Amino acid sequence: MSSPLIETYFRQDMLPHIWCPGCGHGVLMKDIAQAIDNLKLDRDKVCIVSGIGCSSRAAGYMDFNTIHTTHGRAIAVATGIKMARPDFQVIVITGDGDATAIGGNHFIHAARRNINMAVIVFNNNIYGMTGGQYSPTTPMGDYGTTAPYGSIDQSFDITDLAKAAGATFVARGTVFHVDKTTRLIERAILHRGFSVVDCFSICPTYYGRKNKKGSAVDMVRYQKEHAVDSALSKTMSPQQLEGKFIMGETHHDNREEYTIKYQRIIDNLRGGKAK
Ligand SMILES: Cc1ncc(C[n+]2csc(CCOP(=O)(O)OP(=O)(O)O)c2C)c(N)n1
Ligand code: SF4
Repeated sequence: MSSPLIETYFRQDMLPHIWCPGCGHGVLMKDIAQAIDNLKLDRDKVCIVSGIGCSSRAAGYMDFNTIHTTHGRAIAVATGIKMARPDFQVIVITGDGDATAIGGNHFIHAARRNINMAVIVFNNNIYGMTGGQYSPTTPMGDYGTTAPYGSIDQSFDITDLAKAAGATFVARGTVFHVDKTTRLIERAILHRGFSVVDCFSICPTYYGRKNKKGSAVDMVRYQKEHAVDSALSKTMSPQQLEGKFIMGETHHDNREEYTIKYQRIIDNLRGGKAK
């Protein structure tokens, strides 16, 4: 199948992709390409950085400046790129494991600094690439290859984690809500600060199978039926929100961005003003 978006933004020689039938990651990758297209970004000024995992393979398929780094280090590498080239639009593609387990420290410190990058988390509640180990977003009680009796760990809500650590734009999208998620990614890219879009993906091969979630279609239908828009959620009682999840923008703040502050120090030193 061909489409202008695929021909324009994807490396034809890297396709077909490695993802399983029904995997949600391809939908989210397309949402990012669509957001870049809608914003008419100069592709030579876009840098896509990923870690390691099924999700992180997306960077290899996308025809921009891209770097596929090591597990958990996408945000660290992205920080270096943004510091060296503040004029670049840096977009990080990462998994829930990559971003919040091995890469958790980089995630919280980049948020604390409020460095300008858009972090798009492909959150499928499990380690897909390595065979279904439980991750920091596996719901308590759910199964993974390393949680054969059900996880007893409290899971992270990535939107809450990002806000608490200092991120200044935080949102949640899903594989089902294609247009809404694309618009959230656009806003994350435009925001001048550390932006996180926690995108609920699906891994029918491991998370779905181990937790009897049905087919890929069933898993996407679950997203459709359980998502509540963040604005609407504010009018709902805890009882009405029971079993639902919130999507859309969940936090927005205009705290000053890190590379701007850093440049001010450089400018002051050049002008002889700094001590
Ligand atoms: C330092 C290091 N530790 C462990 C691994 C093995 N490893 C590769 S991908 C991965 C988990 C990926 O899970 P996630 O980030 O959630 O992405 P998904 O595959 O689910 O999209 C792990 C543990 C590695 N490559 N490098
Ligand atoms: S293992 Fe899961 S996350 Fe990885 S490609 Fe297959 S469905 Fe997608």
